[in-house]
Amino acid sequence: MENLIAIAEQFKLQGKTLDIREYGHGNINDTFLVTLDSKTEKHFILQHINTHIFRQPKLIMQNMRTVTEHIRKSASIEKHRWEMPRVLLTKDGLDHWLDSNGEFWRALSFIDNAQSFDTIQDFAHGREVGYALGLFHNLISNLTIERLADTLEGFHITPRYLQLYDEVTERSNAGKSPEVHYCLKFVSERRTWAHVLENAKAQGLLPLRPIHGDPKVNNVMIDTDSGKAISIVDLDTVKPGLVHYDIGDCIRSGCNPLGEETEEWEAVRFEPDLCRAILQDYLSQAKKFLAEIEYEFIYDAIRLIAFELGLRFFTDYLEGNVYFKVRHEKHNLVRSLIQFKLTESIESYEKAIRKIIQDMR
Ligand code: GN1
Ligand code: MG
Repeated sequence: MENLIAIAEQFKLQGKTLDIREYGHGNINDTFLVTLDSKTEKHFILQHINTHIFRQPKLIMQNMRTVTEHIRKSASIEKHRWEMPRVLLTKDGLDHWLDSNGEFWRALSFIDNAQSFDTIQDFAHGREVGYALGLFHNLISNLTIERLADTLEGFHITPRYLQLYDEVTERSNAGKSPEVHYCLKFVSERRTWAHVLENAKAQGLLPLRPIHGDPKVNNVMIDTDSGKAISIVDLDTVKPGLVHYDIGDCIRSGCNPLGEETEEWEAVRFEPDLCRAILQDYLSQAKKFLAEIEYEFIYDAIRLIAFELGLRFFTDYLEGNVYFKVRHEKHNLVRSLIQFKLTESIESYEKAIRKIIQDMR
C-alpha cells in the first residue's frame, strides 16, 4: 500500500491520497481506484501494465493518446455526453512511471457518475452497448491506420492461436478428462472454418481499420442518471484490425446472459434478442462506413470470436495458466467451456442471427 501511494503520487493531481483499492476484473493488467482529498477530481485510475503481454507499453500509451485526442477533436460528439479517459502525466510530463523494479505504471482520469456491468441488464442497456461501439468506430473511422502501432502482434488472428494451440497440445500432459476431451474435439471440428476472417482479409474483402480490440460489455460506461452510454474504456488493444473482431467480441460478451465467469457452464446460451438490440444501435452508427460485403461476415465474426476466446482460454489451461490471471488451476478450462457452449448455441441460431443481420441492411 505504501508503495502504491508513492506510485500514485507520481502522477500530477491535487490533494492528498486518501485511499487506493483494486478496481474492476481485468484478466491481464492490475487496476486500482485512487481517491484524493480534492474538490475537483476526487478519483483517478492507476494501472500496472503486464509487460509480459504488452511488450512495448510505450506504444500502447502512444496509441491511446492518438485515439483519445482524435475523438476529443471530433465535432459530432458535442450533442451527447461522451468522454474518453484522459492520460494523466507524471510530474516530469511523462505518460507513464517506471518503478524501482522497472514495472510500468500509468494513470487515467476517472469517468464520474457512470457505471459498467459484466452482463447486459435489459434491452435498453444492450442497445447502449451497441451504440457505444458504433459511435467509437465511427469517430475513429477517419483516423488512418498508419498512425496506430501494432501493439500486440497476432491479436485476434485466429490461425495464430491455432498454431500456438498445436504447439501446446503436442507437449501438454493435461490428461483426458471428459471436459478436456470435449474441448479437443470441439477445436478439431472447427479448424478449417477458423480461417474465415483472415481469408476474407487476405482476399481484400475486409479492410483494416482502427479497432478497440476488447469491447466487452463491462468496458462500456453507462451514465448513472440517464442510462445512456457515455464512454468505452480499456484502450490497451486499440490498433489496426478488422471491425469484425470488435463486433464479434461485443456480441459474444453481450448475448451471454450468464456471463463469462459463470460456474454453470453447461447452462450457457446465446440470446438472439439481445443480439438484435446490440446490432440495431451498433449499425445505426456503423452503417455510415460499413460496405455491403462486410455484412456477409458478421455472423461468422460472432461465432469466431466466441470460439477464439474459448481456444485462447483452453490453450492457456493446457500451458499452465501463463497468460490470463486465474483464481484456481481449472479456471481457464471452465472459461473455455463457457465460450465453447456459447459458440455451440450461436451455431444453433445461425438462421435466426443471419436473418437479424439481413433485416438491418
Ligand atoms: C482480456 O484483461 P481484460 O479483461 O481487459 C483479453 C481479451 C479477452 C478478455 C476476456 C490483451 O481482457 O482479449 O477478450 O480478457 N485481453 C488481452 O475477458 O488478451
Ligand atoms: Mg482489455
